[in-house]
Parts: sequence; structure tokens; C-alpha cells
Amino acid sequence: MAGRRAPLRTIHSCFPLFPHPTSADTFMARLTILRYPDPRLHTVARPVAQVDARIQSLVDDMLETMYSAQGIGLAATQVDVHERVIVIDVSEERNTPLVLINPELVVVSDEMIVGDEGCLSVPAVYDKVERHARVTVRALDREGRERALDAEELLAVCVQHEMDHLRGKVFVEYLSTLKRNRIRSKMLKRTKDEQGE
Ligand code: K1U
Ligand code: ZN
Repeated sequence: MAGRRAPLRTIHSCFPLFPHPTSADTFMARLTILRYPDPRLHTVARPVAQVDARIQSLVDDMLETMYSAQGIGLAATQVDVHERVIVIDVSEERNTPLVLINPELVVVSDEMIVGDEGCLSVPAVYDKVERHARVTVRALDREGRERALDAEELLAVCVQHEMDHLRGKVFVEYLSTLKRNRIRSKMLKRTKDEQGE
């Protein structure tokens, strides 16, 4: 079937996605998460050229980092790697990891929702952001296979938040200048206090 592509498997948000290696299978490292207003958070990520052992190891380290920080998502930008890689797990049980490599939004709903967001790069700050209620994303998985993901509710919000990171955008940039400046000062003070401890 030269020239014809196999149909994409659609990932729905309610069933386990990609096997997640346990620490018995592979060594996973906890990475340092950049903190706002670090200018490296505004770097635009480049596409992954090949899903190889280096990228799989990055994915595993990002999952380890996300789980240990009790986040529901993490973009490679946040760990100072500027390639288009995202990990997400919005399951209650924390056992449904999602890996999105070179993600592209292919469909977004007209309906918008407003919800509270947080960010591991802006700890202890939560505020309301407007997002598309539903999105469809195409991406490669940890094995380099093309997938499509239909997402709604928290998963849709998280996908949009993480994809913003890949284009160098942090959620506080949706807030007013006044709020953003307050957050910037708070973060700088906290980092300074921690370094003085
Ligand atoms: O990208 C990140 O920094 C991770 C971020 C993802 C996210 C949370 C909430 C809405 C959109 C995207 C977090 O995991 S923040 C911490 C967290 O677990 C959380 C915060 C608020 C609501 C739900 C979860
Ligand atoms: Zn974030």
C-alpha cells in the first residue's frame, strides 16, 4: 500500500495508554524544574528529530519528575530541554501516563471553559485561565508511533497548558500585568530566601 498511511489509533482519556517502565526496568532521574521568571521558560522548543533511547530516557525522567512533584503534567521546557516532549497523568490513581512527542493541535472546540490552573514552575500560585473545552492532538508516543488524542475537561486544559510551555508561554502570561508582576516579585523573593537558608 505504497503512499497510504495506516489509520491513526485514537487515544481516549479513560484507558491506560503507554506502559511505564518501573525503576526495576530502568534508572530514572528526578530533574530540576525551572522556576518562573527564569528566562529559559520562554524558549521555543524544536521538534524531536527521532524518538530514540535519548528521548525515551528523557520521557522516563520527566515522568519521574512529574510524579515526585505531584504534578499532572510536565513539558520538557520546564526541565531546560528545548524539544517538543510532554508527559501528563490526570488519573486519580496516578497510573495512566501519557507521552506526547511533537504534539500538534488538530481540532479545538469553539466552546471555552475557565478553570483554575497551577504550574510546577510557579509553585503555590493558582489562577483562572480560559481554554478550549475539547481538543484533538496528534503526537508520537514513547515508541515513536503516531497517535491521536481526544481530550476534554482537565486533560484538555492540561494539554493546552503543556503545549504553551513548548512555545515558551507560562500560564501567568494570561493574567493581568499587575498580577504577573506580583507573582514575579513573590517568586524572586522566595528563590532569594531559599538561597539564603
Ligand atoms: O505544567 C505544569 O507545570 C504542571 C501543572 C499542570 C496543570 C495543572 C492545572 C491545570 C493545568 C495544568 C501542574 O501539575 S500544577 C500542580 C497540580 O497538580 C494541579 C494544580 C491545579 C489543579 C490540578 C492539579
Ligand atoms: Zn506549567
